[in-house]
Amino acid sequence: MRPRYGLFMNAFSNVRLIATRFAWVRPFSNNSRKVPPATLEAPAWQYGYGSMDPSSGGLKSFTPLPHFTGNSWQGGKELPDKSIGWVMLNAEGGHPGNPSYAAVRRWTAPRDGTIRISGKLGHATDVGDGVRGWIVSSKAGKLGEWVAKNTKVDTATEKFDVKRGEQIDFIVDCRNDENSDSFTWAPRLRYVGELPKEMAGARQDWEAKTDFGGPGDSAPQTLTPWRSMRRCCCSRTKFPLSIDDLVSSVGLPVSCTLRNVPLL
Ligand SMILES: [Ca+2]
Repeated sequence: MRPRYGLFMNAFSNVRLIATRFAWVRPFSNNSRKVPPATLEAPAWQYGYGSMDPSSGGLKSFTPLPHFTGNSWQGGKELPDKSIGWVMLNAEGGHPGNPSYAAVRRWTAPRDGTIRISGKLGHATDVGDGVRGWIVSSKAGKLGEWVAKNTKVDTATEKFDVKRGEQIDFIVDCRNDENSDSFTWAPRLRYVGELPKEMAGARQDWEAKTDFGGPGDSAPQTLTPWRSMRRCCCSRTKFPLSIDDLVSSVGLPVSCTLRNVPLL
């Protein structure tokens, strides 16, 4: 019986340790039954539209494209869409709308580090005035600007530092005329330099073409306090607790666990 008693006491002390580290756990101890607020962790890729602000060299706004056809993100089932026109994105490129509806492929850095971007912006007809592309960082501002008309232009960058959560936008607008503005641009982003030992095996490459996907692939993940707690349990204590152990220990109602735990 003594070993089991020891395990029980170990588990109990772990729960107490965790409870002291998370202020939001305290209400459960008082039976207030409040669900801790969730925080959002952005997905690596998002697909949207917006208009450029010439004064700042960045976007005035970013709006996710609402409809996925199976091959492309766009305004609705029909193209052009009644509201936002021709703007759409697919695995290899896309099409901008009128000057107010640039196509925006957004990548969000999952961690601090140094990255390098490679890729080519292509436009394959002499009709119209071609397209214009930018790479814009939410932290560092404009990283590059190019025009492509019936050609391909190299859009590689020098390596630069990014912070976790920093957004890198790949923006294409129509210049003045949206006629015949289909473009190709599937950039690749790669962390450079060696990873620290504790991050061995972490992903280093993101490719717009192979990463492209629909709603299930690009929906934001919700980083709940339970997820943080699970990380804490599995990495900081000698006796890993299951989430079920913790839920039962702090007395959460089942409805709360169903709403949060599947997102772990
Ligand atoms: Ca054009």
